[in-house]
Formats: sequence, C-alpha cells, structure tokens
Amino acid sequence: RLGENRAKVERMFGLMDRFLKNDPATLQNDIVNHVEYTVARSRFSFDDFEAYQALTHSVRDRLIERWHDTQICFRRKDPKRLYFLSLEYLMGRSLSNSVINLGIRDQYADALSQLGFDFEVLAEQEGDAALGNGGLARLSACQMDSLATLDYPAWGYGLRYQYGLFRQVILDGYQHEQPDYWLNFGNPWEIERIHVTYTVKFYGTVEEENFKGGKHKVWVPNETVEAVAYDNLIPGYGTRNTITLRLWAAKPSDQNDMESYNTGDYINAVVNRQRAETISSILYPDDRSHQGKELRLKQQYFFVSASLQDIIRRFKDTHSNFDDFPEKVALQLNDTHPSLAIAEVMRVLVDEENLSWSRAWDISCKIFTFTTHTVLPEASEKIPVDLLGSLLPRHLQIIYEINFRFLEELKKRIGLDYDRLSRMSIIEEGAVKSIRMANLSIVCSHTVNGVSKMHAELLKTRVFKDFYELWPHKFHYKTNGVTQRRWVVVSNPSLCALISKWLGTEAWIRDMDLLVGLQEYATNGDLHEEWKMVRKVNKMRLAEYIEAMSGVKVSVDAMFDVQLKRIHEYKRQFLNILGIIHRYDCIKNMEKKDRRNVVPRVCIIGGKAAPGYEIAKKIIKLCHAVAEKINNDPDIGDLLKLVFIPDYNITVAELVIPGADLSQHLSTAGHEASGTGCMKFLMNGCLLLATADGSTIEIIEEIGADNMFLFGAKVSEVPVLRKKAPNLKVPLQFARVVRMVRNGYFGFEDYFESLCDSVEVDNDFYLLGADFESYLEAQAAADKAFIDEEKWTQMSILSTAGSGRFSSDRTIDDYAEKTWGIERCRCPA
Ligand code: 7GP
Repeated sequence: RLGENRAKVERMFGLMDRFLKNDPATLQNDIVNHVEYTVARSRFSFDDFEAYQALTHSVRDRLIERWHDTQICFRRKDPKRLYFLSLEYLMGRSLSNSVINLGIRDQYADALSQLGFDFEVLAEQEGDAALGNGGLARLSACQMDSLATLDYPAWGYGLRYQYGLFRQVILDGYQHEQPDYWLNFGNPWEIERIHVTYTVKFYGTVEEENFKGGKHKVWVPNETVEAVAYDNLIPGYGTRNTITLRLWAAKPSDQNDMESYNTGDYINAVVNRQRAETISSILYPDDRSHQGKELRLKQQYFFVSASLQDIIRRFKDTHSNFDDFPEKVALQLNDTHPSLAIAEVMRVLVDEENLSWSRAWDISCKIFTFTTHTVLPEASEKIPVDLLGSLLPRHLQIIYEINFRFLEELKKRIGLDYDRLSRMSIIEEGAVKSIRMANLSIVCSHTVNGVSKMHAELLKTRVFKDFYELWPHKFHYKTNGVTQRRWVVVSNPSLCALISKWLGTEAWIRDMDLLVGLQEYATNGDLHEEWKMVRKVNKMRLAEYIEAMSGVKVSVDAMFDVQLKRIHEYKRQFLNILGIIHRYDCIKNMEKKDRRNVVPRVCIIGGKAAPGYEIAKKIIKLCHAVAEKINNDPDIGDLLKLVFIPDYNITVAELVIPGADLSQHLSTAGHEASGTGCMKFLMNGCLLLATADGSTIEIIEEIGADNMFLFGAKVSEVPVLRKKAPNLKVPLQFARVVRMVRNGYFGFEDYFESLCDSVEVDNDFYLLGADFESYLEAQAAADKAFIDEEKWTQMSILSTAGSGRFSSDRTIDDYAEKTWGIERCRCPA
C-alpha cells in the first residue's frame, strides 16, 4: 500500500508541476480562463464586474497554494495553536489587500492594463464585508493580518452572517437602516467546506445515567442544527504563511422533524427546517447591549460549539491525552461574546470525555485568555438564567457548579464578606436572575487583558476591582494596534512609496518601529514638498468623493477636519457639532474684513447609530440640519462647510483617512477603552485633536503633547466634575449654542429637545459643557498651526514617524509571548 501511495503522490506531483507563476502572460491567461470557465462568460465579452470576479478567482488560486503549504507546515510541526474566538470581524474589501500581501500587485496591474482593464477600477467592484459593528470587530481583522504576517499558527473563528451590519441611508437627514445582504453577488473569497460540518444541539433536558459505578449527566437536546464551515484565507505580508478565518453558517439538520414528515405535513416540515438558517442570518447592530435575546444566545452557542468541535477534532488527530491540551491550544475570548466556550469545554471534557471535574477545570483554566473592550457598564453581558436554562440546560448546571466552587474558594480567602461575595458571584440575583459573562470569563481565564494602559488601570481600580485584589497576577494590558498593511500600504499608496523612498527601505511594512527614521527629515524642505503633494492629492480624491456623494463642493485649501466612528454619546459627536455651530456663529457676527483671518474648514462627520439608540440618531439629524444651514449661507462660502458621510464602513475609511488634516477623538476621559481610529489617522500624517483618553494617552508619550491638540478633563478629574455637576459653571458660549439648537435656529426644535436636555448642567453626564471652553481653545490652536504650513507639515511627519508603536504587529507579538505562549511557525519558501 505504501508503494501504491508513493506512486500516487509522484503522479500528483508530476501533474502539479510547479506553483502558479506570476508573469503577465500567465496572469492574463488565468484571468481569461476564469472568465470563461468560472464566471462562465465568453472571453470576447465581459464587463468590469465579471473581470473583477475572474481576477479574484485567479488571486484566490494563489492564496490556496500558500494556504495548503501553511496547513501542511502546521500539521508537520504541530506547534501550540492559537484559536481566536470572535463574534465580529470587519474585513472590508479583500482584493487589494490580498495582492499586496502576496507581493504581486504590480504584476496584476500590468497584466490587466495589457488586457485593457484598470486594476483600481476593478477593485472598486468589490463590496465591503462588514460582519461586525465597530472597534472590536475591526481590531479582530487587523489582528488576523498580523497573526498571518508574523507566522503565528493561528485560526480565527466566527459567524458567517448573511446580513452584515446594516447600510445607513440618510433621508431628509434621518438615518434609515437597510439590510446588507452582502452575499447577493457571491463571495469569491470564501471556500465552502461542505464536509466540515458539525451538529449543534439546543434545548431539551439533562438525564442521569449510571456510569462506572457513579452517575453521569447526559444532555438530551430536542433541536439540532448543522454548522457548515466557510474558510476565508488570510495571507501574511512578506511570508508564504496564509491562515484561516473559519466562519460558520447554520443549515438545517437531517435529523430533525422525522415526526412531522411521518405525519404527512411535508410542506410545513420543510419550512420549519429552513428556520435553522436564521441562527447565522443577522448580525446584531448594537455594540452596547445585548440583553436577553434568545437568538443572540443561540448565535453565541452555535459558534462556540462548532468551533470547539473543530478544535478538539484537530487536537485528537494527533493527541490522545487531554492533559496535553494546554500545551497545544490557546483559546482567546474576544470580549465576553464567546464566553459560553468555558461551559462548553467543561461539558465536553466531563460529560463526553469522562474526565473528572477537577481535571477538566484545571485544563480549562490553562487554555482560556480573555480581552475586554469596554468600560461602559451597559455593555457588560448578562444572560438571564431562565433563558440559558431552557436553551442550554446542561450549561446552566455547569455554570452553577463553577460558581459554587468559586464562591467556596473565595469564602476561604476573604471570609463571609457577603457584599463582596455577591458582587463577585457569576450569578446576579435581582429582578432578573442572570449570568455575568465577564465574571465567568475572569474566573476561568489565566490572563485578563485590557486594551490600553489607561483601560487596565480602570479595570484594576473600578470595573474589576474585586477580582484584581483577588488575582492581581491575572491582569494585564496590550495596547491595541492597527495593521499598516491595510491602513497605509493599501489605502495610501503614495504615502507608502514616499516613506519607503525616504527610509530607503520597505522593511517598515513588517517592522513599524523603523518609521522613527523619518524624524531625521522632519524639517527637510524636499520631504516637505513631497509630503504636501501626497497629502494634497489625497485631499483632492476625498473632495471628489464628497461632491459626488453630497453635492457639496469643497476647497482643498481648507483644513479637512474629520470625525469618523460609531455615534455614541460618550464619543461626543454632539460636542463637535456644537463647536461647529460656535464657529459659524462667530463668522456670522464678524465684520467682513475680519473674515479674511478665518482659517477655512471642511468638517466631515461619519458614523452609524445603533437602530434603537434615539439620542445617537438625533445627533445625525442635527448634523444634517446644521450642514443645511451653513452650506447654503452665502455669507459663509468656503470658510466653513459641514458634510456627513453616509454609510461609514472600512472602504469609506480607507478613502477618507488619507485625506484628513485634522481628526477628532473627543470621548469623555475614561470612556474609550482604547480607540484605534486615532492610530490610523496618526500613521497617515493627520494631526489629532483629542482628549487624553484610552490610547491617545500613549500617543502623547510617543509624539509629545505639543504635536497634537489636547483638551478636556483628565480621567481623574471626570468623577470630581460629575459630583460638582449641578453647580458647575458652564461657559456662556456653550449655553448660547445649545440655546440656538433648542430655539429652532436649525429647525426641528421639538425633535432636538431631548438632545439638548441631555447636556443641561444637571444632566450633562458626558461633560460637554465642562469641556467646551478647553475644546474651543484646542480648535483655535489647530487653526493657528494650520496657517503655518511648515510647522503643520513638520507635525504631520512627526505624527507618522511616531506611530510605530501602534502597529498590531507589536500587539500580537506581545500577546503571543506573554498571554498565549505560542511561537512562530514559518512555512518554508
Ligand atoms: C471597542 C472600544 O470601544 C474601543 O475603545 C476599542 O479601541 C475597541 O473596542 C478595540 O479594542 N469596543 C467595541 O467595539 C465593543 O463592541 C463592547 O465593545 C464589548
């Protein structure tokens, strides 16, 4: 048999011959063949979209080769693997990123242009994959890129939602949500694995069986659903390594409904089966609260169960003793959304693999690591006990058992301090008895990470104080980072080329610390000229986009001032708008001759509001109402424009960020766990106007406070100000601009009433009034700096030069070494 096998392998090698080549003729041949045989269009007649599809398939072939090699390499070396569990990924487009990471962007561009196509035009055909909400989801995507680039043996797991994050449509200035059926035009980037399926169980009862002289729990479910794997290939940059992001889709299970088939209600039985697919059909669009929804809980368990079956199957391929599990497996919980994995691992080990409770618990505590992404109490997940008990009865028992044992231990440590015991309990008693997912995650994880230095401090001193005092060794932080491949190389090719030219190397694309080399040229006149030119071209591109999308013509000589992020009260887009109203008001009240001194601004705001978040939606409407007034005021002209960019997503960010002069990060200090948008702007040479919050505190350490425009209360001052709140002195200008909104200067006064109420002195939780004066001062400083072109350009260069620390490569290396205990495993060239 061995000889037979060898002969087969040799025959296969003979057929394969060599890897796909990347010369223009081969690429053209491949593309045209895909037009004909994959897309099934004639090679004599196909349009841009079909060309895009064929192009994508030829890129995918090349990804597959590397991916196979990577998987073989991982299997041979059998390193400890990282499994990254996240319910959300914001991948955006894949084409440019893939060909750049494969190192064949230019070859493709040449090949296409000889065929009469423009690479950039075809790239525009791609949709935006938005299987996530905001910061947490984009962070997952950046981290996947770094894991692949740094050769870590890692797998991402998630859900393949049929509907991604809603599309934001603006009608009369109001946000409307439209479903994002992103798979409508097919998704050439994924590989359906019809043979990689697992059965996921729900509902039912827990029975007891006699087993080896004792009792054994058996979960008898009464609904099952199939999870089918869809693999998305993640290529590293400057390496052959290509890793897997495996997303699960729900499909009806064959075992269901035998009864209804037998009773003859065939049509209804089929319709019922179809319902199984709803589990993976829709992404929840709210990033703050997910309380008590059965479908959400089903999604979480569906994803966790399928992923763990896959992970355990892979482990068992080569290992038989679960004591080795922690040497081979690290399970990363991306916030609490996948935390049911803890109960599921315990269930599998105890009920199915027959390990003792204590052995199973010991193993679990060595594999889980947990990162939390928020400080907002309303975002912390709680699952009603009744809901969990009905959907996953065995898991509820397990969580109770974990909690019982934890509390017993805790009593030994801290005595009968019932207040503290009840705060730390995994179960929250109260009107609705619920499971605190964060507590469960902390109890079982060996490491709990925050996402910035400040965040970690708040976790230790406020959010998880009790746990920190119990287990100080568990608490750490890894300041977030973003991938420079996506956020500079793909989205800002001219800046990328400029940086490489001045550094004399492209090595910074894998080693961002090299960017400090730019400091040396921060005052170099030649670099200044080239830098300004690159920035201007990016601004022109953005200005065209703004005009096409909103009809507003903007001058590229104005300062482009941008705030892009989810709309939240704590992120204070309202503060930005009130500042704009103030600016407008000042210009209106100025003598004509003084207007010459005004620094022209184009204010750009973009972001989605969760569909049920009323105040956030009012902020969007206010932005439009104010824009309507300002943009049509002949008194104002180019001195001030306000545009709202609709349907903000990754693709839009790639266009807007490189064209921004100034970006705003206005969260009330102590509320933004980290923030990653600021890092993208920073890399692109955009100056920041920000509060000292989350990661901006560390940006200050890197580039210096005099290289940005800081304002507002510090983290430690916020609670003090809140205490003083009703007696705080609010600046007159603030009262004036709020009054303008309240009195209907921009119309819709009834609609804006509650928005205005939310910043009244005794109600102003996010301290817009208290920070207003300092905000205006920072804005004035930005205006002043902008007039001095040389100064501004120097600050811009120094921003890029100081952004090295904010690469996700640094974050991932740190996680690998200190949290996951994994090592690089490079696939040979
Ligand atoms: C966000 C945080 O708000 C942001 O500060 C951070 O940079 C980002 O995660 C990545 O760590 N959080 C979310 O997007 C989120 O959904 C709820 O938090 C758990």
